[in-house]
Amino acid sequence: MYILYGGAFTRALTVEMVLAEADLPYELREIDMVKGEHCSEEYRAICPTGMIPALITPEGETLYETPAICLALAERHDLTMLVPRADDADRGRFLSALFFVTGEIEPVMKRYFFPHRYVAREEDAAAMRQRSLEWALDLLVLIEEQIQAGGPYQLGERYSLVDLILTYWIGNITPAEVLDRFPAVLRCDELVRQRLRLVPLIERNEVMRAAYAALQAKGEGVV
Ligand SMILES: N[C@@H](CCC(=O)N[C@@H](CS)C(=O)NCC(=O)O)C(=O)O
Repeated sequence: MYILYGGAFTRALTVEMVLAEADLPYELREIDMVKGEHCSEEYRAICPTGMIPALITPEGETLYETPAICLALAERHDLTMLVPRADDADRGRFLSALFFVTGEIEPVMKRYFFPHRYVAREEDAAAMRQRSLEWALDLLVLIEEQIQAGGPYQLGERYSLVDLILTYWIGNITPAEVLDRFPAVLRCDELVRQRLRLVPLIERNEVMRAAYAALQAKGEGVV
């Protein structure tokens, strides 16, 4: 059985969504980032990056980096519904969309989550968060245009892993109203959220996100 090291409101949700779509059983082991458990020696011994998620395969291998875990699962279990095969006409477009969201949007979102890490003076953190939000929305324009040109998914009529990843990221953007100018992205997100196997995971994540937002409002959170 797979073992997933995950935690509230983390990218582990994306891996859980892939496992759910594939109906693969797994054990979830929660790592509490607010308590700093991801920095502990015990967790580092499991996942050398000290980041979440990490997936232990039934053979005992540790996988990390969310897109790598998702691709590895797709390849191991032939999940062509989520990841077009190498000889599939959609493969190139899929890879471009995957690298765009993980290589361009993700680093900006990291600045949005942890702005204090990217500024020399604490008082600049709020401006960094605001700038990162604007930057992320600028990047989202490209996805909006692509879906508008042929949707409802990023690969046209074909649902895929990149839609799951997009749903994870845009769910982190607040206030949600800033996404109103992205109707095609929101429609794609809604279709993902309606997928029966994903509903419980997405609902659970929203509860956790709300709890984390309340913590942040008190000036607490991941350092
Ligand atoms: N590129 C990594 C990033 C992983 C990552 O940053 N995970 C967050 C949780 S969603 C984390 O562990 N953050 C802890 C930290 O940055 O201190 C991936 O895609 O898995």
